[in-house]
Amino acid sequence: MPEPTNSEIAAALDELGDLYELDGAIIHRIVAYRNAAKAVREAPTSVLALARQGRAKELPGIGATIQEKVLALADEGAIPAAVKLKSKFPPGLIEVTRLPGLGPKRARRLFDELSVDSLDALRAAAEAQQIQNLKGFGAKAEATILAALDAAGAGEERTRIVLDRALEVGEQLVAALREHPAADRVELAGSARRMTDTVKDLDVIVTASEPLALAQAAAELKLVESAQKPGSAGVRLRTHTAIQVDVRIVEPDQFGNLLQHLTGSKQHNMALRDMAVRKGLHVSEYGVLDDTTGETHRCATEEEVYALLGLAYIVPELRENRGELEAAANGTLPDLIEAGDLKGDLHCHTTASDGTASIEEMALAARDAGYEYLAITDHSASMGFGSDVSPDQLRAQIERIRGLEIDGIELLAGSEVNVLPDGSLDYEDALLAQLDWVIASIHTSFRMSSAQMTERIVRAVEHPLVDVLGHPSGRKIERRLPYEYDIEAVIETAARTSTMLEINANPDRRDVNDIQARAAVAAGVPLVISTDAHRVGSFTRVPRYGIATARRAWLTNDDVANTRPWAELQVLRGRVAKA
Ligand code: DGT
Ligand code: CA
Ligand code: CA
Ligand code: ZN
Repeated sequence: MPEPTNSEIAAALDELGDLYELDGAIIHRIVAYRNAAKAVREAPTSVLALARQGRAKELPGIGATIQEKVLALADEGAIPAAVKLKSKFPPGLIEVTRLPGLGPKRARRLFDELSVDSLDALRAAAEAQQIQNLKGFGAKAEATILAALDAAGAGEERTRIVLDRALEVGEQLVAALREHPAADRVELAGSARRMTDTVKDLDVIVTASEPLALAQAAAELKLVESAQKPGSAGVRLRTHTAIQVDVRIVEPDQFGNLLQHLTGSKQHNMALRDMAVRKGLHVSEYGVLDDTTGETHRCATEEEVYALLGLAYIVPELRENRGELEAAANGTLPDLIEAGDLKGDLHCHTTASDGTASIEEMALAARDAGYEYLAITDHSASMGFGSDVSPDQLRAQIERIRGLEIDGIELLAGSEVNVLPDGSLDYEDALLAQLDWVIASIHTSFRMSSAQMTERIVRAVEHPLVDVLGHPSGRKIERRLPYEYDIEAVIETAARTSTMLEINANPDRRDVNDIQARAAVAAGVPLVISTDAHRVGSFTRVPRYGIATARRAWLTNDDVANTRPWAELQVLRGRVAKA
């Protein structure tokens, strides 16, 4: 067997966790393997190479036992514990555990109670309507299983990579290539440069004094798991984090053409090409051809490409064919918000709920990241984290925050209040009225009809003490779809009640998304870009993703409430007007 890659090791550890769960092992053991799998999947360098040096233990969640299992996987082709467990169950049952929405625990119950030992047996049981009568399953679960079986049969869609994971590797790769003596210009292109929510792969454009030497060096970087044959035009790589990277090497005088072409989007390029044709020009990755003279203009910069077409430079985040070409022609491109324009953060958690740091630690971290004010917004009473903030605890927390003096940052007392299924909030109004800042968020009961969910959200937005609706759609990118609701009705209500909408900057959320944020601003609703920080590192790592969503939504500083000092921001909120 060839040496296992990080993805293969992670899959083996995940499988071992599943097998232990099928076997009814204690939860700690199961979680340990899942955590280890995650650490391996995210490791930037070869975990097997680390294990061979006895250093895989340095990764979070990996100890001597798991390191041994990694070595066994490489040397014996399998983890002995997994082989032993597998022999206890029918092979088809493992596949059943992997069906989206099932998992080992439910698969085990289907096996014990209905003798489901394969995907075929599962389909037969579902079609015979045997599953809906099982306790804890029901008719909806049965329909979900059938849908999942159909989707799996239709050839599962490959998941895309969430932007922060891709950029972490992509930016390291770009930095490493820039250090190479043969490298001149090195830039990310493609969807990562446009800062989309997810990417399929990374595209890197390079100019080099010795192209072949640079391609070879790229193939040998520590981040690289495998590479196709390097050539003077570039090389295709796969990183240890299982991301494909296309490195393209180009002549300096065509750098602008290729960078523009490979930054995309495809829709932007197609519209650009149409616009050019009307001017007698032909745009390609090699240059801009003038049909009348037959001359091809090669462009060292993207600015030249756009200028040849009579356009102002368009930043990558706007290149989605959403009106940017017309605006660039008319000189009406927006003056977009930029990194560093946020003056305060209005959503963070501490150890009072599910955060990992104290109020003081969060405040200092926010200050050091350049913020002037910070609202502490722990989860409200009914969140169900076990350490949620009861009304009395919130009263005490408000007192503490009012009593704290921290140099260089103003602290605000807030809460992320749960919106209950009927749209009411889980603190009394008298308590909410004592807070400087109230976020209303949905964290439970996602499965409602669109009409019910809309009514629930609208009621929360209409509440006179709510300042902002937190992560309005509830999506987790690539993991959980947004719940169904009518965003237009929510925007209309927010406009009417002077309530703001959050752009939750967490790269797994980016919620509201770019299109919704643009619609909100068009309706006169201010946005708030928030970190939703649960740890101190978030204040430096997370804001860029919220800024990126805002830029993709064409937002200027005026559209984003927390670009203002706290005193000015308050004028924007509807509390006074609404109450
Ligand atoms: P993704 O799917 O996250 O990798 O998204 P992109 O935009 O990075 O797409 P990718 O890597 O397939 O291609 C990079 C760029 O190359 C794309 O943004 C625009 C350009 N491109 C690719 N295919 C076409 C095409 O068929 N027509 C045009 N005009 N441009 C294309
Ligand atoms: Ca790409
Ligand atoms: Ca590509
Ligand atoms: Zn939340």
